[in-house]
Amino acid sequence: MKLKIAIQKSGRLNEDSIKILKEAGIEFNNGMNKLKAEAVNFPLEVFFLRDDDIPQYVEDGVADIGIVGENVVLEKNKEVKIVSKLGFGKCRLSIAIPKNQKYKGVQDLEGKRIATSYATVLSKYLKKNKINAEIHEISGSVEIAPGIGLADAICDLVSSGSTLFTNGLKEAEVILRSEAVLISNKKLTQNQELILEKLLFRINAVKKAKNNKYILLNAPNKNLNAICGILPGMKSPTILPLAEEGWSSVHSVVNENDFWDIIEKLKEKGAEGILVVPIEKMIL
Ligand code: PRT
Ligand code: ZN
Repeated sequence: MKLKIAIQKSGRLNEDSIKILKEAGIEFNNGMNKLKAEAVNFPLEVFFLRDDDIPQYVEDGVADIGIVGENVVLEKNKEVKIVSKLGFGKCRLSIAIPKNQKYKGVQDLEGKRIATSYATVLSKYLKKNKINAEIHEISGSVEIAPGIGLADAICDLVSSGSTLFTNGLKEAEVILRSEAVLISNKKLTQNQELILEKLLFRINAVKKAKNNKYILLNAPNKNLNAICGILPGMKSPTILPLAEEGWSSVHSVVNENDFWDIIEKLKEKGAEGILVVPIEKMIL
């Protein structure tokens, strides 16, 4: 009994999708660039597909689970369950207009012609905002549409913004923030659910580890209490005496978001020799 996972065959999500499985300790026998690969140490079979097809395959149960951009899941509108966000492939779906055009708000889109490959998501957005605009659906090179007179505005994915910039466009509205997500078929068997749980447990351990750092530092004993107050740790910090009288070594785990704040406070309290190391897996 194996769980079948669909991932993107080539493109922006391909490498990170393979990486997250490998970081979860899953190894594959045959090359990862064919149609299909089998895990040797986990009941998982990988199918390589175009991202647009993944929601349909997962709805139909041809694949049990899949990794795909949330933008694609919402656009395809298939009966699948979003199980977990994966933290990569981050982008936003935005409406953009020619850069020298005035824009005061969404009402300025009234009566406009908007080119997009995201007709479903865009039309929901326009409806919600009570805007009547014409949606012109095209499948690629959306960003050139205003320049060739095909549309007044576009609705497309943006990450750095450089594509908009080089095409003389500016972002007017962000209508969706997206990242890669793990989706699953809605009717998994109990056995399949069990494998999915195991996979999720591993993925979460990897995700958590990425958001945290292991920190080691030397602290003067007189400030140990204050320093331990700054460092929460998984349970509490580990404290080991140093050979040098009056000093201890303190070990703990800190969250990436609070990291610089914590370092500053530690230094104020006399911490020295601060080492910060990445964590590979984190199981709480
Ligand atoms: O062949 P297949 O159909 O599988 O791939 P694809 O060409 O449809 O998709 P691909 O590989 O381009 O993107 C896969 C997924 O990556 C998307 O569905 C998003 O979830 C995610 N993603 C993240 C992006 C971007 N960032 C992104 N910047 N997808 C596309 N872009 C494009 C965007 O369409 C625009 O053309 O990049 C351009 C904008 O980038 P910036 O950096 O110039 O703003
Ligand atoms: Zn695609």
